Amino acid sequence: MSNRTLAIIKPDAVRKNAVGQIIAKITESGFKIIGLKMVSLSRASAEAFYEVHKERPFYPSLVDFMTSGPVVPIVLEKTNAVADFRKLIGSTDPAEAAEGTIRKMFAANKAENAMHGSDSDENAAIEICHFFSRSELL
Ligand code: FUP
Repeated sequence: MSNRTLAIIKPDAVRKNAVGQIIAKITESGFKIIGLKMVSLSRASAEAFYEVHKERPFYPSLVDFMTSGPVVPIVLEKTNAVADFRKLIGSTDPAEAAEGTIRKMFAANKAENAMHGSDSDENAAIEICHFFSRSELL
């Protein structure tokens, strides 16, 4: 059980001006914000972040999408953060996401799905380091 996870508000949700609504939903769900910024990912940075999906057919379009506009990475703290945040964002495909989840509310489809959440404690630690230095975190 971990207490930190890395969230990213993806370019589609930033374009929809949904950043404020999404952050409100996250904090209302009991997560504390430990770090937050808005950045435009370079291609190299997006490729490295999604390295695990390098061999998947959707990898080039995923990198295109994640570099199509600014993103908002956020470090969140809560007991059982990784699992609880995955529950809050819902299934990868918004058509399969539960009512009230962030992807159900804000995502258009499986590719442009509004929000990222780390899938394990180990990946959360790696992903937090991808975006934040120690001095940028509470
Ligand atoms: P998730 O853990 O729910 O973010 O989903 P995955 O790790 O399986 O996929 C990571 C990202 O790849 C998704 F958020 C969006 C993208 N993706 C696609 O574009 N097409 C797919 O068929 C599956 C994933």
